[in-house]
Amino acid sequence: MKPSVLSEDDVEQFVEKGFVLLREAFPAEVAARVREFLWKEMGLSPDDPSGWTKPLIHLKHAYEGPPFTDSFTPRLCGALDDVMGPGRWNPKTTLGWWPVSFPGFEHPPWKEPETGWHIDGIQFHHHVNSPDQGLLPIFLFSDIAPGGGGTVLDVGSHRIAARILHEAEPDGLHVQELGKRVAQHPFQQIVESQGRAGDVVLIHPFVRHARSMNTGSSVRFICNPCFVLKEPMNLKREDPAEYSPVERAIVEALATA
Ligand SMILES: O=C(O)CCC(=O)C(=O)O
Repeated sequence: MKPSVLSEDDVEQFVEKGFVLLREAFPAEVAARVREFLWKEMGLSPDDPSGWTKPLIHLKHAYEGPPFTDSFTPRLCGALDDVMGPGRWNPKTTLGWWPVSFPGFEHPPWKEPETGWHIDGIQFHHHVNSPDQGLLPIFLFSDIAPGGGGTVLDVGSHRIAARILHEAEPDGLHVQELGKRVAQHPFQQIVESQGRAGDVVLIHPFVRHARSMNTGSSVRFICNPCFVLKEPMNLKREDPAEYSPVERAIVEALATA
C-alpha cells in the first residue's frame, strides 16, 4: 500500500511508534475561525484572562459544517487513507469533542501526568480487530509548545495493547479492563504531542495516552475525534501488501510477542 501524503518513513514511524505528526493538515486560518467560534461558545474572550477561571472547559459537542468541516482537507483525508487504508474509513460530517485547557493553573516545571492514562473507546466492547475506532487523530487548533498541555502518548504501547487484546479473544475486553491490563506494563516512552495550529497527530487507536498540565502561556485547543472503519480490521490478509499501517502495527506486534 503506497502512501499518497505521508512518506514511507512516516508510515514506518506510525507502525513502530504508534504515531506520526502531519504538518499543515489544514490551514491555520481554519483553526483561527474554529477558535473564534469556540471562544463565543464558552462565553469567554481570548483578550480577557480574568474570565479564565477553570483549568479545563470540555465542550462535549460535535459541530457540523464550516469552519469545522474545512479541516477535512484533501491532504488530511489522503493521510487518513495512508494509515487506515483508502476507502476503508467513514468520512465525518462533524467535529468534536473539545477539551480546552487554560494556562495559569499549573506552574512549571511540566511533569508527566500520573493519572488519566487511558485507551479510547468507552462506546464499544474492544476486540483486537474492532472497527469502532480506526484511528485516534489529535487535531491541533492552537500552537502547542513543550509544556503547553499537549496530549501525552506512551509511544509503543499500541503493541502491548494489541497483544492483550489478542490474548483476550474471542471474548474481547471492556475498555476499563483493557486499560487495567495495559497499566500493568511499564511506560514505554512518554512523548508530548506538539505542533502548530493546523497540524494533526495521527495516533494508532491502541496507544495509551493522557491529558497533560498546561504550564505554558496560551490556551490549548484540540479535538480528538473517533474515526470508524467500514469493516473490522483484517489481520489475516492473503496479500500482506494490503494491510493498512494500523493493521500492520497490530500484526507485527503479535508476530514479535
Ligand atoms: O485533552 C487531552 O489532551 C486528551 C483528551 C483525551 O485523551 C480524551 O478525551 O480521550
